[in-house]
Amino acid sequence: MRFPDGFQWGVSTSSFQIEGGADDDGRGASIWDTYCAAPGKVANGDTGRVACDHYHRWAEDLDLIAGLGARIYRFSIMWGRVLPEGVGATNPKGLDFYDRLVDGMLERGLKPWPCLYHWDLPQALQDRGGWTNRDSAGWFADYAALMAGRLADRVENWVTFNEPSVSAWVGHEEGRHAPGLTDPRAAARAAHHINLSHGRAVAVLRDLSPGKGIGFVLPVHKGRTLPQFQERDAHLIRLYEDKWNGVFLDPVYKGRYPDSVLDRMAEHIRPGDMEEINRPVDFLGVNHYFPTYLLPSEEPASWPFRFAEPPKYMRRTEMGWAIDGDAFREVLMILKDEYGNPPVHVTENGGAFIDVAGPDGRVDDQDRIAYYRDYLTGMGRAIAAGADVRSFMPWSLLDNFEWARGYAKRFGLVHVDFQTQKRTPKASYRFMQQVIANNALPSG
Ligand code: IFM
Repeated sequence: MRFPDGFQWGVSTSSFQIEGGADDDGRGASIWDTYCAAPGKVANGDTGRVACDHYHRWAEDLDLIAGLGARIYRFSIMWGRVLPEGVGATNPKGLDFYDRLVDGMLERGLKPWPCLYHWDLPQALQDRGGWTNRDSAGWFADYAALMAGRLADRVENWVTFNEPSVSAWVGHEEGRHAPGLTDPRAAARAAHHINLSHGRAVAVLRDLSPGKGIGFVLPVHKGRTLPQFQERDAHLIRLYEDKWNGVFLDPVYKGRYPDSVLDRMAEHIRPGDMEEINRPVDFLGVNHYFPTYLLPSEEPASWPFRFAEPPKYMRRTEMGWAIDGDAFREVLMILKDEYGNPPVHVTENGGAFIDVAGPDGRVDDQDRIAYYRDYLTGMGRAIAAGADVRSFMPWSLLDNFEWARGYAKRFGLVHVDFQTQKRTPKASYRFMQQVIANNALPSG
């Protein structure tokens, strides 16, 4: 399978998951520092204080990206590193770090795609209500202006938010991520304010960073039924997709929330909000990993569906996620058919597997290679059917801090020994090198 001429290849990471340097140069605390410090929240009591020590080893990591042949680097900026209190006084050393990083990318021929928010809200802002506070839209717009003032001359594309759905629903309703709330009403409020913050930032970036692309990144989901699912429950698939996809896609692309969720969102909307959110963007970043199997909720619950185990016959990653490259194809086709075929960049895709290093230290991660074959095939089919997909960025460059699962779940193309910080490219890194060099899937 060949990919279209001009198709681009990149790689993605995020600040809290790799940077470490928690005590360096005046970095402020984030909600994930707080969440990690709370007993029992993160596996093994892991934290992001050192992570991959990328704050000090960034040059080596950029060399690994360049060595892969990737040309786009989507990374994220830790808000509290540049604004320790989230607003007000800036941290010059934090800003200098991102300056160096971006210059390092340009020196290696990499196109910088900074993401302004990959879940590490400054704790000082959480203390003021975080995303449930409507003022968050103003805080975020000011932060976007700061970063545009600093980096606009060198970035290629801006990403406002990574996976706002996870921040809102997992962080505020399920409580499995920082800030760890379990309040459905607060979650809907946070979702709306994140959307509003996105819209405000689009306006700021258009103004201060003319000619640069602007988009946001969503994990676009596909709901699936199980044999025990009744015909009368079919609408739950739509509701699930409206909650996870529509709440974030529809305001941007259609100027409204899906009807099925309007009763939950309406109380948070003020006049003019939907127009602000509805500002045109240049691309959609799509993260995709697995199809979601659903069953009706058994007990009274905030939503009438619940997550179910995938069928036994499905292969799964170490996260327990079903492997299904065809669900990826379906997701890309939904964007084509229901959202006007926007330019899509696949900003994350990959799998966690048990990576055992051989005696020579090499990691022969054939499971991950098989995963990428399956998903790249699904993507290729969608492109052949007309989906406007322009790039692919594996998740992730490095094994890293996998949020509440700590360091046990490894997604990297590059193995990281968290004791020594030694980086060792895995077999999947070599595989991806070949894919990128040939702009095609090698025959397998
Ligand atoms: O590690 C995360 C990333 O931060 C956001 N998308 C999903 C990845 C794997 O869980």
